[in-house]
Amino acid sequence: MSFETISVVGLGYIGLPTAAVIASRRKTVFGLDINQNTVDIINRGKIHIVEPELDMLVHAAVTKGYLIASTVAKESDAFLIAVPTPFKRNYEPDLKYVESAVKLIAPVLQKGNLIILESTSPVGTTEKMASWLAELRPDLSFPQTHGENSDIRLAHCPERVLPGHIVRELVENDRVIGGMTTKCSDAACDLYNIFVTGKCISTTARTAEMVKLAENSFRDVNIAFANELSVICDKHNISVWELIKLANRHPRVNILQPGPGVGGHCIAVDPWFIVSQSPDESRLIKMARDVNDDKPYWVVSKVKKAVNLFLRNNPGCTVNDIKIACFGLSFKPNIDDLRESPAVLVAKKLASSYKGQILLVEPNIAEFPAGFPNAWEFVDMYEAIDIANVIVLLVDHKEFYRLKLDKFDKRYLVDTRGVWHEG
Ligand code: SAJ
Repeated sequence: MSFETISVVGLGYIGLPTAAVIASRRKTVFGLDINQNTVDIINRGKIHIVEPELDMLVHAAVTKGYLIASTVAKESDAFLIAVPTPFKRNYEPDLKYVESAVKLIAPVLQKGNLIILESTSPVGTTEKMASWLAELRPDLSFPQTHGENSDIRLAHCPERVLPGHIVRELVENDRVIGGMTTKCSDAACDLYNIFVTGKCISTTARTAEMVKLAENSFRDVNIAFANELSVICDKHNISVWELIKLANRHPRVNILQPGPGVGGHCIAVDPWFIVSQSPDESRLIKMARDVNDDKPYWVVSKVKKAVNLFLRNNPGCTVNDIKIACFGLSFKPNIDDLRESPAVLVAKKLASSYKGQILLVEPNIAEFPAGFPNAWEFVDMYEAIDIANVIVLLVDHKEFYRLKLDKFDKRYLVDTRGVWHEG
């Protein structure tokens, strides 16, 4: 199949880079988003998110006329849906954005169109999407009723790119293509072959949905193992960093790194899709979520112990004078993304427990986004070391490795990432 016009629904961290990469291959791309402000920014050739190389790519695509953002759907050869799939309060998947995307494109669908769901989704979502579409467009036929002869082709092709490396990984990573029929998979492979240099591997829609959930759950379970080890090692006064380094010398052992918890909008979310669909069978996956979600609270308790020790050793200082420095707030190193960050949770808990100063160091951000306490402001990292009584390192940003903590009393340091550990 050939594709000249492609609509990308949802211009966020996945949709916008995907739209821009396809546009860079000289295809006309309609970028659709419900947010008028996002659409206006993109149509000026600018971007509303931080991701290396994306600004240049979007600017070029827009100025050459290949990428046009809009809130209104237009007829296209293919539609690619990349909207958020968060969970609800009870950890059940929330498919309202997928449903809105379906409603947006349904009126402009034509015989021969391909629709791809890229959003991470619980098993069965592609089929659900197909049944919503069939209800909205009874004049068209869909794979669930017409198999290979359907007017519309549908596939799930999960995005798997790593924030910070999205533009490269979009092109280089292999793609799992889960068509509702073989013809659906073949059409989707043709679309991805426009810009992907990795392999496009076909499977069923349900398998593709589960592959993505399995990948992120695998990482979550392995991080939980590292986090649990860190708590056990702390109890035995063993350096978990040295322990992991030594254990990983075994040819078949590869333990990940502990931290203050798991953040971001993928690894901490996607395992819940498995748990909510198979609660009795997913004991390990659920336990890993709990272990990782508990870790920020354990870090707070470690900081409190350090504060108490400081106060015992410095009788002139009261708890209301205590100054705690938090090094790093983003959800992982060398990015500016604060969403679902365990570091932010730790900082907030400390700020609510101590009236003294909480010194926040975050080299990747100049100003706090909306929603943070008004009083919060950033402090230079050298100043923080000079002033702080207790330091908690929460993110292993590259800048922190260069810092020397020679003069700081290590008894009052909680290093959740092992940046300043010895040996
Ligand atoms: N983390 C640790 N220890 C580690 C590795 C990570 O504590 O050894 C923490 C990070 O600090 C962070 C969280 O885990 O808080 C998640 O970070 P990450 O780098 O593991 O993953 P994400 O969320 O940025 O991206 C993941 C990726 N999935 C996998 O690596 C299996 C990416 O490929 C997916 O496309 C992305 O989720 C997604 O969109 O689903």
